[in-house]
Amino acid sequence: MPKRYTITAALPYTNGPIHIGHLAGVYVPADIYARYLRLKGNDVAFICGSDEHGVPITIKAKKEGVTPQDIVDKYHAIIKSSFEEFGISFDNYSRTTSKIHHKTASEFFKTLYEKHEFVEEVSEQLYDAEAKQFLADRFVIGTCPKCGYEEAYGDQCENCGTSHNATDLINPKSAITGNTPTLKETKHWFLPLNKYQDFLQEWILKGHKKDWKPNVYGQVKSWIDDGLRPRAVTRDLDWGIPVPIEGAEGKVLYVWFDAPIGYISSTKEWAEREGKNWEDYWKNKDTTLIHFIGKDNIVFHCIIFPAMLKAEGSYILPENVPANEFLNLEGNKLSTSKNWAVWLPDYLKEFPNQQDVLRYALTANAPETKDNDFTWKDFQARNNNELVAIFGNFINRVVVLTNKYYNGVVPEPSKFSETDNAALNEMKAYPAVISSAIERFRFREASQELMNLARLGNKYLADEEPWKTVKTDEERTKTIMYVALQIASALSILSEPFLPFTSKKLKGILKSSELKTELTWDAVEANNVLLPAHHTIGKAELLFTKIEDSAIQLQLDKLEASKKANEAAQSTVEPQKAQINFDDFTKLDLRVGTILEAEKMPKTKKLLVLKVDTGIDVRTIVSGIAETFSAEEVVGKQVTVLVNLAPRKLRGVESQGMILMTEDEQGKLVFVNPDKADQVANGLKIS
Ligand code: B3M
Ligand code: ZN
Repeated sequence: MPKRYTITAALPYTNGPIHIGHLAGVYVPADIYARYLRLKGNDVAFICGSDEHGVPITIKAKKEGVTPQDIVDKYHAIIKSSFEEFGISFDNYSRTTSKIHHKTASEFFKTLYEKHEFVEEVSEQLYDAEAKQFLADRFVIGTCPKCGYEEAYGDQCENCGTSHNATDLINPKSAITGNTPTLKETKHWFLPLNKYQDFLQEWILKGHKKDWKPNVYGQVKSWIDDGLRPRAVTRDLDWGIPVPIEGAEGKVLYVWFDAPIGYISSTKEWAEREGKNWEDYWKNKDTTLIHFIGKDNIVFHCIIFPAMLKAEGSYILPENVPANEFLNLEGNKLSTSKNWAVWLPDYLKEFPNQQDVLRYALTANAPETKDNDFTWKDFQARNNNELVAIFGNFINRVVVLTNKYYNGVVPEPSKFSETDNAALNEMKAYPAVISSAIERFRFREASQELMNLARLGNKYLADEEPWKTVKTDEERTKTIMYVALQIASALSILSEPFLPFTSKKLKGILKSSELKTELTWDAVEANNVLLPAHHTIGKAELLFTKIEDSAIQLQLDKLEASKKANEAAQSTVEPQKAQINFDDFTKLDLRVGTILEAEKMPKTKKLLVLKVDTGIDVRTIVSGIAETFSAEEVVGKQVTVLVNLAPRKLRGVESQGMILMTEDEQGKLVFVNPDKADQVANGLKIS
């Protein structure tokens, strides 16, 4: 009996592209599950969208000198197209800056406000006097009060997943200025999670949530056992959804209050477009709600959002939250800031039309119960040893031989041997085997069962050797090829959730769309025939191609370069010096100058004696650049000169100033000078 499902996938922050960790952790498992449910004839709303509020966006905008809207517009488009290119089959992909979301989230807040579900409280919050800004979420970093991790954010610790208030952080530091925050009074509205302690205890710990993944259940249990506390759901920020009540001017909804409501607004947007009733997917007790997320989002999806839904009172609650652990890359944590990632747009440039290879490699190695490591060698092995050598090889032989022996027409079988019946019965068992794994969110296991079906076909052909029997036993050969074609057709159906592009291509080769009966998931077991005799299939096309060592080496070299750049950046990044104030800075007199003459300082390795035109005068400056530059090559260079540095004698020569230099990743000195092709006037002030 078909059922109704609402499947949500975590809304990605639009502060950067999507990488393989996002796919492995959330989007490929969610897509496998949604595609499978559809193939089983269920009514599925597969929902996602961009998470466009929150501090990460404003930090990125500040860094790039653009507005937060510029950032979200840029990355919303990049992320949306990446999902489409990788066949993540959302029924709707919305965005939280949309009008429908602002309206939905505002109404949700007002409903809770009017039900007096919030606690209004003026409290002291962390404040950065220099930046003139309250410090919430990622604007503040400190030691996690639960696990001691020293880079916990104001709202959450990525290390242990816990969620806390910024004032809980130990030794907090402003992420804007590095200052130690002061405390300043401000009003916020708190969701009293403690009020839902019993409900959550009952719903999760006593309820049937034992079938939740141990990593999820364990985290939730520890928070509930620790005792839940009120959490502020508003912020003193200028980017976000304005708090829709009197007396909240200048405040916005906390991003983790508004973002989960994004699932609801995205469903509304979809339902309006499709002429459906969105409440069927969020308020109907017969609907099953599943949240696909990464482990750092467990507290928000298992504690905070359910408490919000419970407080509002008319919504269903999630049936399961199958959070994955994290994926690492070549032994190191994936990191956007260190460019230690495989970005989806880059992958497609280097492995065009090979989305399914990545989907399969990430599924076969998914971090379902513990953090796992993606290696390019494993990626190559999954492709060459499984997709090419087993799945692709089987299909290719079946199609080539059917075209060669029967001109593409499915032959009429004669008597099935015991082996034939065994192979067909084993094939018919696979839908249930794969279903069972998928329905328990064990997608690694499910993908290997699919590969076992391909192994069955491969082994059947290798054992029955139609290329030999064709010389002696025409009827036997027809039966062998008929059986092999049924297995190939079963693969085209059961592979769809995992390998959607391959499944489509294979159905095209088998011309499945010309069949009278639609090949559904259940047909593999239920039907006696998938590809009937006399049906004509198409010509052979390779489903997968071997990935050469050179292509893998290229990727490893790219990562090596990232590692070197990070090491260089790490090694020279000295901690910030003691704070100076603006008056200190104005004492420095920096000018543009030009080197007129240069000569090596006798008996030294490092020193050049320079004659520099500073625009004020021509003066002697001794500079320790001789190991990087010859005297000849610096003459005529425009440089930045600190002209009011007290003169000092170096090896008997009086140096009257300092030329500003820095170092590149190789430790070579580079001039810090005006970024202009042609020369600017000497003496120009730099401030
Ligand atoms: N934007 C994803 C993250 O924490 C977060 C998910 C929201 S789902 C409502 O990276
Ligand atoms: Zn922690």
